[in-house]
Amino acid sequence: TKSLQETLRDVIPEKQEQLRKLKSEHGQVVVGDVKIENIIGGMRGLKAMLWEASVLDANEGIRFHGLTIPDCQKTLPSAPGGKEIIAESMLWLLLTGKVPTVEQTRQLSRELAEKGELPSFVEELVDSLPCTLHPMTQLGIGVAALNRDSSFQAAYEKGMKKSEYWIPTLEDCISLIAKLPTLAARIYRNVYKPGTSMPPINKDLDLVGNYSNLLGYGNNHNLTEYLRLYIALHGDHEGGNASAHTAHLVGSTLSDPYLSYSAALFALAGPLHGLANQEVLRWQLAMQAEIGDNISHDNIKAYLWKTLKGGQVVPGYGHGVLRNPDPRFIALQEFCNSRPEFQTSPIIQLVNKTSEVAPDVLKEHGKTKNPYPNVDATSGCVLYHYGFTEFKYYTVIFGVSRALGALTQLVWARALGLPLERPKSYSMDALEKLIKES
Ligand code: AMX
Repeated sequence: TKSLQETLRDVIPEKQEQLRKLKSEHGQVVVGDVKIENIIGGMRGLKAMLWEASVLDANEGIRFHGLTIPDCQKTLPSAPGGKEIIAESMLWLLLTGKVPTVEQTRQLSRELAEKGELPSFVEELVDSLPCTLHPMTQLGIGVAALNRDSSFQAAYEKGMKKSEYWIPTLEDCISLIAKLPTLAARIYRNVYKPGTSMPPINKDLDLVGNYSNLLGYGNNHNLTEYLRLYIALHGDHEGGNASAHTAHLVGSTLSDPYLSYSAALFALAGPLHGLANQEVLRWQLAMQAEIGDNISHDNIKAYLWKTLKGGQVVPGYGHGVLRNPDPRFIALQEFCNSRPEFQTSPIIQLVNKTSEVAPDVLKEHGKTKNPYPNVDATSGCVLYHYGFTEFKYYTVIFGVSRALGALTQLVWARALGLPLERPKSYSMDALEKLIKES
């Protein structure tokens, strides 16, 4: 059975050759043009990044190395006793483009469990942070501090060859993915369950099984399965989203994976990005408080208009690329629909009813290019249903997940020798000069 590292070593030469050909034979092919609206519009729609792990189609949604979410649910191994995709099988797919065997997945679970302990100075650092500091800030600080032990940085200082950059990068990425749940769970306990102690990492459990255990939810099988699905599905969403792009940008300076991913986490912490799942829950609870038990389409509609007229966005709706309901939202809804406990869950019923009316209201409002729900419309609300109610923590779980894709691509950026990212910027005066000259 080939390990993850051996499998990757096999696929790298093929990809390097593919890139060489693209560069030397097709380097001058035009794939789009740049308009002033792109420059002032957050680069929306510009095809300007290389990203191997996944491609997002505006209508169909995400494909991981060509596989849709239902394809992944069918083919990727799950945990023993579970049904949902696990982080290890998604990581393997994202990194190598191959579907791992059950044995390979188990081997990777063991490797991650063995590398999961935090250095004691990081434990002390995180324990010293005030519990009033947002959990995402704490996570970013902890991840950045882990760079003390970066293999990449140590090898770079010794003068490693460029062709070998990917090897210590991979080591760092695996080590960080292994440690993220331990770090994230420690933050959860410090902030919300002070004085409780974490169990040791179980070497026979998968990454998310351990995460759930460390958080204190290990005996809730349904919640653990939900966390597995959530973490696998949030793993990657092509390269241009703010967190993935930040990891890529910072990594392109040859900052090590810990620093690169720490920066990515701070991008994820924004309310238009990862913080949206926290915001959705806050918003749905406020709606619930206002309309009470009498949930009707009309009541929800009125609340939606109140939000919009108050100049706020409807959290969980809209997307920078997608133009249809997010298939990740659909997968999470199916998770709920397949379990009887959700049929009587007030919060999930409210989420479902909201998704029935919000698209028409947003269409009538007429601003958003995509009036449909994104994954955040339900992701945090399911956690709330399970009694995991500390919603300021929700983006941390997203942060544990997004590492799968963002870090995978750092390995590829090094294996393919991608250069420093450095787009050209213009001032408004310079743009006007350009217009006059054209
Ligand atoms: N409610 C109200 N107005 C919305 C809206 C929503 N859900 N989504 C977009 N709009 C508005 C925008 O604010 C913008 O208004 P403006 O012209 O006054 O500035 C206009 O519609 C056009 O925006 P867009 O091109 O459709 O969206 P975008 O690519 O600029 O932004 C996103 C995308 C996700 C930031 C936006 O849809 C939004 O703010 N959604 C709510 C927050 C959210 O759910 N974020 C999570 C996204 C997924 C993720 O990263 N986790």
